[in-house]
Amino acid sequence: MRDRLEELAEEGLAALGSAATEEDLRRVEQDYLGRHGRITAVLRQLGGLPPAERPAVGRLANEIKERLARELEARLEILRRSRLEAELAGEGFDPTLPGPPARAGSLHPIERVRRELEDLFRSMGYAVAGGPEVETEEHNFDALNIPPDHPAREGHDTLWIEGGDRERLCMRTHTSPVQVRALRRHGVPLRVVAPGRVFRQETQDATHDHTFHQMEGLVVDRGVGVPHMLHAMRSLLSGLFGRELQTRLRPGYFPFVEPGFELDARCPFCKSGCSVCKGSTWIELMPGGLVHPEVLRASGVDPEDYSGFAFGLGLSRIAMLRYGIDDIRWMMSGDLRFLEQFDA
Ligand code: FA5
Repeated sequence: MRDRLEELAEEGLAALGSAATEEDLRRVEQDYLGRHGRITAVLRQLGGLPPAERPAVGRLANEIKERLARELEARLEILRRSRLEAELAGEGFDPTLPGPPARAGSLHPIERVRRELEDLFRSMGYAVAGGPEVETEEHNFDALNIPPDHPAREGHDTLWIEGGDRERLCMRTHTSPVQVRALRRHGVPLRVVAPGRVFRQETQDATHDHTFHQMEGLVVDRGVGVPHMLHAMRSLLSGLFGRELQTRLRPGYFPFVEPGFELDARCPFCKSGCSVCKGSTWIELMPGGLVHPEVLRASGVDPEDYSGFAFGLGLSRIAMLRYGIDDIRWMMSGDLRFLEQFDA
């Protein structure tokens, strides 16, 4: 059997030496080293040898396989190199031409709007704050004046996390808990925006997702009132749409503000009604209000001394308006056909 193996090694090396193309080399590889190749066929007879001889013959077979594999690799490399040389020597090949452009990807539309708004608010003296996506019940609800039996909790369709040992945890349902975190951490006076992802157990449709983006705004100082809030909201809108939009305030209810409002803006796309404003010429843009004294108290701020306003912008919906995206489900789809439209 040793002799047969040595013979095969000789034959195999000769076959590799005379192979002229990569296909020929691959055929020799199959023929000698493949699962149904000649060396494997010899090894199948190993069981017929006396047990004492088997290890040495097995070792020899492996050595021969390695020898053939090394030769195969060397021959492949020679072929590759000569192909490259032929290409370089060929007519019309100009090695100084630039290669195909590398695709750099692009910023997601939500990311673009987020950055623009952050820049805008920074220019007005706001800092950018953040908080965790897995939030405690206390920050997400209790400190925001939404106790366990409060009906407002039902509106949030919360995704609860199992196994929080000390505190009940949930996926944050809004960016408002950052109000509490920022106030407890930095104290007053304070001026922050807090963009981030939020999560709700919601049925998806063209304007509702279970995972979407919001941006919270919070200002707390002495003597802050509704006119300050309106000014911040309007600056945000003109920054986004490049011109002043007519706005109106409607009463809105949120347990963490008092009074609470909904800000609507005149539809930036039409004068007499379109599909975006559903014929009404007004678009509901963001809720807000004056920070509830209970929230200030829970965050360590004396409501006799300080007041503030907060608003909660639906960043995903603003990005839809901004870029004319008709279905929110595109946002988190990861579909490159969608994302490539925003290439820089
Ligand atoms: C809130 O989440 C409040 N925390 C906002 C707030 C902050 C009020 C500060 C007062 C003061 P609401 O549930 O309405 O409120 O959501 C705010 C915005 O998020 C909505 O106006 C909307 O633009 C967006 N939004 C709400 N639900 C969804 C959803 N399922 N998909 C996409 N966007 C949504």
